[in-house]
Amino acid sequence: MDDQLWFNRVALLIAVAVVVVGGTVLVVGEHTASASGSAPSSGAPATVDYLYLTIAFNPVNGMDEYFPANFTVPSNTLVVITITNYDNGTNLIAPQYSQVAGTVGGSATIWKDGSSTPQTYSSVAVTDVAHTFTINQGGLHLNVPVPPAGPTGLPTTVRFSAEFTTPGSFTWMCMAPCDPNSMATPGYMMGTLTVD
Ligand SMILES: [Cu+2]
Repeated sequence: MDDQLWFNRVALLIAVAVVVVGGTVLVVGEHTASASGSAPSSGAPATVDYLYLTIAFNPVNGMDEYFPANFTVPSNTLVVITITNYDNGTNLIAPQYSQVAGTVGGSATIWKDGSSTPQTYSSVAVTDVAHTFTINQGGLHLNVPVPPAGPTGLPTTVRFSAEFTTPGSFTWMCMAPCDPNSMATPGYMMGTLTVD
């Protein structure tokens, strides 16, 4: 491990520590805000909830991990999900997982490698994926490919909106072959989305 890599690893551990410490703040907000302050012209005011996830490495064992991996969102509410990815590795995926599916508009927004310029995407190259956020269960079909962080570790952030109409527990998984242990261990590259 050269100096640059070592620096990146230390920076990453700090980032993870911040996320873990701040987790209670970042985990699904209980707040339900009126969208942009103005009520729609008809029907009830739209409500929006926010979920923030981070992909990084477990500070103890180094395994690829989503922080948090288990979370709850409200039903029948627009949920804006933001995933910040610090993993700059790529993992070749099957073509169907390179497509964004099940999100509002069938697309997601990406800020690549720490960029401040957002771009909209509906698919990526199968070679440009670090992890995915995928649910194929109980009538839910959600798939968002998450491209890698930049070569020096600047994170790549993706954001998408989804609405969950059926209360229950759903297993999400990463479908990129990132780390066999992580992929087989609940709490790392799989977890539970609870809709209440
Ligand atoms: Cu993964």
